Amino acid sequence: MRKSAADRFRLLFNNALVRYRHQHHPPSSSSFSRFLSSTSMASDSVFPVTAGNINPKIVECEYAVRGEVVTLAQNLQKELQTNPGSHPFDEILYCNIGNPQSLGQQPITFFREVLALSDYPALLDKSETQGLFSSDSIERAWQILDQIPGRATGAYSHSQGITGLRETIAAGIQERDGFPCDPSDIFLTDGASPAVHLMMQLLIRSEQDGILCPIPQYPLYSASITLHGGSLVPYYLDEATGWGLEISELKKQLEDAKSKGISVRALVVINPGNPTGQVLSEENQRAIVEFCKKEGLVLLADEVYQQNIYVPDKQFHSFKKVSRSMGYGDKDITLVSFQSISKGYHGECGKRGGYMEVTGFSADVREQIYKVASVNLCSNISGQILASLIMSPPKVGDESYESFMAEKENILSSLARRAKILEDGFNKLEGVTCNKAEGAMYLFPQIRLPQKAIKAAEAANTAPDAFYCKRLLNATGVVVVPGSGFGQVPGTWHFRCTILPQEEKIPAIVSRFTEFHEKFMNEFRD
Ligand code: DCS
Repeated sequence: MRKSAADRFRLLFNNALVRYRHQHHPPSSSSFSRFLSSTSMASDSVFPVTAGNINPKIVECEYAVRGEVVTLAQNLQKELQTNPGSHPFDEILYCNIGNPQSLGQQPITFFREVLALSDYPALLDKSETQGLFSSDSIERAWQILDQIPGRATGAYSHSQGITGLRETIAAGIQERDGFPCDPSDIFLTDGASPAVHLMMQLLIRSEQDGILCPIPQYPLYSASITLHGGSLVPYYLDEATGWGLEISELKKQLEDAKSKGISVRALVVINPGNPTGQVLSEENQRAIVEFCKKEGLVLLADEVYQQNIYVPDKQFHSFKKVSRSMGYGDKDITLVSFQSISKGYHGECGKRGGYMEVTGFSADVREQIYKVASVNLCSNISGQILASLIMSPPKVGDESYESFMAEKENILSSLARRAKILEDGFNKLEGVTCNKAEGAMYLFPQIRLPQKAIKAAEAANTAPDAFYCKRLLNATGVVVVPGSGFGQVPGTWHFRCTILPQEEKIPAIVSRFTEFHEKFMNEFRD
């Protein structure tokens, strides 16, 4: 809903306050007023552009994964560097973001070999290359270079991405699902994030347009809906049933939104879930497809964690496969599936690659999507190459097949072990319950905070879960994200912890957490 000028000012003021707290220890009212007048909050700012006159949607949008707690952690890290021993820990353990290679995960050899060779084709003519690179990497690099017009990896490509790479991706999707995939349905993007923005931009005309979004959700969704000026229509996942997605809840929230004059355009489903880690059953997915078909909603299927499944009784099914197996084609359901090279066992976050598979739109809307994609010219070519590789990894009989499988299995089995140790550790803490991470890269435990802690948080002008996370950071160096950044049932408190720190560091995280939690509960016991 539109915010009044007073609300906007309050928001700006609070943001300035948060920034001030990061920069000033100890706080004082005189330094705060000096700080305020030095910021663009001031109406007499020397800058023509102030936080008060920029697009208010930018001021309103929030992204907790790199929010306040992380900024505090970065400050602590600087302090540890300049003044070792200044805190009760000697390193910051970042459990806030799904960024595996930043924590030491090694890239998959085959992917990087192909990337190196296709990025620097001169290597292919050198005799040493034969001994250094596997034969299938060399073969794949040739194949990719032959698909790129003029073999020019430094040239803009087709706005949807290189045709040959889209053909490889479509073949991979077809193999995964057992149903056809048309390469012209693939739009290669710089990660899944720009694809999500593009869809929000396409669907949202005004704040009267709503997008059904899970709560808890990955804040890209709330942020992009805010930025594009729409309304987030929340549907709550049921924590008691392992973050179950109930159709009755979808119906209830849809009706509620309609009664407020909101025209709901799309349903976002994140499967496996972030931050919740649940993997949907095929039966549940069928009911979701049926719901979207009946209500005429675009199904925005975030499937970036499709390779991250840790429990033997759960399997990933794409919504494309589920809808096609129900006999529904292009004319029955409008479906967009997002995939990314950042996640899975490869975790190539910094290479920025991904795609969306777009089905069930009319030709004229497709043209508009193409036009918007072409305004950005194209996504980066390394990301495009990697997107083709993750959808078409080495096969039985290829020289790298065995080493590739070993690298992949090592990463996935270690992630499963890390998830279990952290889950068990959290469940042992007083007042904490933690659902299993069936998939994705996170745990999202609920903490029942004592009233006294909630009061102390209020006094500090902080959400209780953020209060807990900041205390945890200051005592242990462990960085987790408050549940309020993802949304949660009002009155409940959570935090999100990734399962990504290297395996040997996990026991230390559990013990630091346990020690902190006991002290915290003792301090604030009612
Ligand atoms: N969708 C989901 C569900 C995600 O978790 C992420 C990233 C994205 C899309 C976008 O990723 P890319 O743009 O890199 O493809 N996950 C964020 C997170 O929760 N931690 O790290 C990043």
